[in-house]
Amino acid sequence: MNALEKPASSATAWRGVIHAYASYLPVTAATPIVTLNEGNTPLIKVDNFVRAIGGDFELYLKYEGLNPTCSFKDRGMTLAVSKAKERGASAVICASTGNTSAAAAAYASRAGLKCVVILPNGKIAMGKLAQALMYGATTIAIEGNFDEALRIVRELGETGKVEVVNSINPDRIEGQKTAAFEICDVLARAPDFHFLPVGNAGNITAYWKGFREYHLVGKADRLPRLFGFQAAGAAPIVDGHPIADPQTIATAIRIGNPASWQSALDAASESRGHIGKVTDDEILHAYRLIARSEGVFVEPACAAALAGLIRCVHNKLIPTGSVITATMTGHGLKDPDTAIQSAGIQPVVVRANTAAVMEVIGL
Ligand code: AN7
Repeated sequence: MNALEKPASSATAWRGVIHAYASYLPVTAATPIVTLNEGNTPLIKVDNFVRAIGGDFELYLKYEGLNPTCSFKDRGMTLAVSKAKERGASAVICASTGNTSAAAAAYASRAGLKCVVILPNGKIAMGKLAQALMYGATTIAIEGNFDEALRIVRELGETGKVEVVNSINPDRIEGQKTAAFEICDVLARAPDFHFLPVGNAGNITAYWKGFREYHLVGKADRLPRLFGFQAAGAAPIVDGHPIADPQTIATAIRIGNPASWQSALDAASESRGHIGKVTDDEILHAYRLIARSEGVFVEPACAAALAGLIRCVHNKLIPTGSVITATMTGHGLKDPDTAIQSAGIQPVVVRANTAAVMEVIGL
């Protein structure tokens, strides 16, 4: 065996975020752990991107697209579904812009629970719809947006017949905070700044909780400033009022009345951070740039965080030498339609012969 190789043994194999961080989570020996070995996602240093945007700092992407259902939602869902099972639930339900439904459907299948997902019809990315259907969830597409779907889910939750696994369920936030732990474990410090996209605002709430808890037990040397970004057409927190008809190409964060609104504001103010908004053009620019400069393909919502960072660089808000992390919340393949439409290039179709190919390459 080559010296660089390390065999996977049962002692070192990753068994998911509940096993990794049980002492920080509301679980006991009696909790049936429903896991797909989520978490332990790469923290990728992206120097080319930093150079391209004119920055002079270290930037690491927490690439959550490499979770089992290809988004950060798996962290919260392993805990929410485990706790639902512990409580004896038979069905879980969620409203979703796509990723929560993919995760809920997968973990419910794993747990042997029924799953119902309520989606805004026509406004979820194709990969996410494929996931809900493949995992076998009862998939209901309402003629309305995410906020209306969540209202229906809240009402159904009050019947006591279904377990709601949206981030209004505190177990979701608990599970998601493990991403902050992993960042500190890998860097052996906390970052100076953490950037992330904001939709329903559960994740910024979870990160702030995670960073604070790790700081409190001495596992993180500092508290990062949290910088969250909404899409300009769906920026209720920035605009200061709910948006009745939110619009953005980043369908994951097409949310007009976030459930964790207040705790997002708290995270920003307590951390001396900021919640801002970026346009769809800025999102698409950052979306292409991170793919072209680093080979990191993310879904458009993630690019809101990068577009926000670009703004901060232009506004000279980032001190030289800062250590910055940013969550890339979902995989680029979730939304192939947006990728193909905005890549700016098309396949070149030629006759099946070498000369024709050489002509295109310019050889
Ligand atoms: C890729 O799946 O709300 O601020 O229903 O899928 O915690 O809501 C997704 C949100 C960012 C925003 N990036 O996180 C859902 C849903 C991606 C997302 C967010 C979402 P929150």
